[in-house]
Amino acid sequence: MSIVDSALTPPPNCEEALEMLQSMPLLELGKRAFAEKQRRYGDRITYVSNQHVNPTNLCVYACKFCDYTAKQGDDHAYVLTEDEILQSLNNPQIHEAHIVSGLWPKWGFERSINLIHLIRSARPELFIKAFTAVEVAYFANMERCDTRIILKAMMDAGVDMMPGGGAEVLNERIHAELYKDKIGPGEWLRIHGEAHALGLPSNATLLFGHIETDEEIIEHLFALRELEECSPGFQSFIPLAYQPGDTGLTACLVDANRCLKIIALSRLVLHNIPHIKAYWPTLQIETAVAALNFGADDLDGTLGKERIMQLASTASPEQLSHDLMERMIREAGQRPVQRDGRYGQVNKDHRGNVLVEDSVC
Ligand code: V47
Ligand code: SF4
Repeated sequence: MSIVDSALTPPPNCEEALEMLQSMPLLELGKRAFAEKQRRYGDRITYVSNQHVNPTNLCVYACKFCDYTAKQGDDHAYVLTEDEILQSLNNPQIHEAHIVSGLWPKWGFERSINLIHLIRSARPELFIKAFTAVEVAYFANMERCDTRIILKAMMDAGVDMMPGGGAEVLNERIHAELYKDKIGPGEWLRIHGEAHALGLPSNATLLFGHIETDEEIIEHLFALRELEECSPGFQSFIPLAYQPGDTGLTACLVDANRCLKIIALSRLVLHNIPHIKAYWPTLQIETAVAALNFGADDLDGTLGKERIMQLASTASPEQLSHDLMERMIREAGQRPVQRDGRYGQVNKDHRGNVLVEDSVC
């Protein structure tokens, strides 16, 4: 019997999930989600030593929620070179690279694939998580080819996984209102399904705390659950709490309670997606620690230099040390395990000490 089949209680249907989000007391929801996380992973909470790489913030699109993007000539516009990127990945303690860029012709398909080749030859063992479905669609459009050709080229170059960005809220109303220029729900889901069918795993995000309704959050979660049923390959779900920055887009109330409810609900609804991340740059550190008792099993990573949330003026730091991440996990009464990109335990800690193998439930 698999971990999913033997869940404590059957996963909720749409109506039950909406009821849980709107009416179930937070602590009751959290207790159920934490019990499910404990059943799967015991007191183990993972984190990864990773480095975010965002080649440029120049972007041909202008999503209304985005405070990261820049236009040419803006003070905060930047474009990284290959050398700068390779330099940032030089540290052998980094186990995972997370590469996502603005959509910009000078960082087009050929150059982006070549970047993966360069990283792969400099760091053969590094886990490379790169290019969202939005970038895949942009490359396919520029190259006038099928998105599966792009996905195959990414895999051949050495990409190990697709990150979960660009999903925003998988709902046509929100697509039309906030991010109409780029791909919408149908295409995002199709591209992730194609990646899974080709053997490329991926993640999924949810951007919450802006104009979405509770019903639209539920629609998003069930679209992911359904895709995973038909075309499995999601590894992790990452709820991102919206940071309004200077966009002028009014955020609805995203206090700690709301964040914890979304984390807990995700654990219970997404019974077929193994990992739920407490992504500290948007949850903020205190709420991320609490989320480890509300169903999350992974704290994502040290991040190196994260730019997307920094440019949206998040109060979180741009990186965390291993020691601090481990302290956060212990603070939550849980046991830290440093992982690699595939969620396996790394065999040496960041000081080079050989680690005893951890048993995964
Ligand atoms: O798609 C943009 C979101 C995403 C803001 O796969 C914002 O492991 C909050 O996808 N406030 C990119 N969120 C980040 C992302 C991600 C992050 C961590 C782990 C993984 C993974 C993926 O960030 C975008 C968008 O939904 N975003 N602006 C903002 N102001
Ligand atoms: Fe460009 Fe992505 Fe920002 Fe949209 S969210 S404007 S696609 S960088």
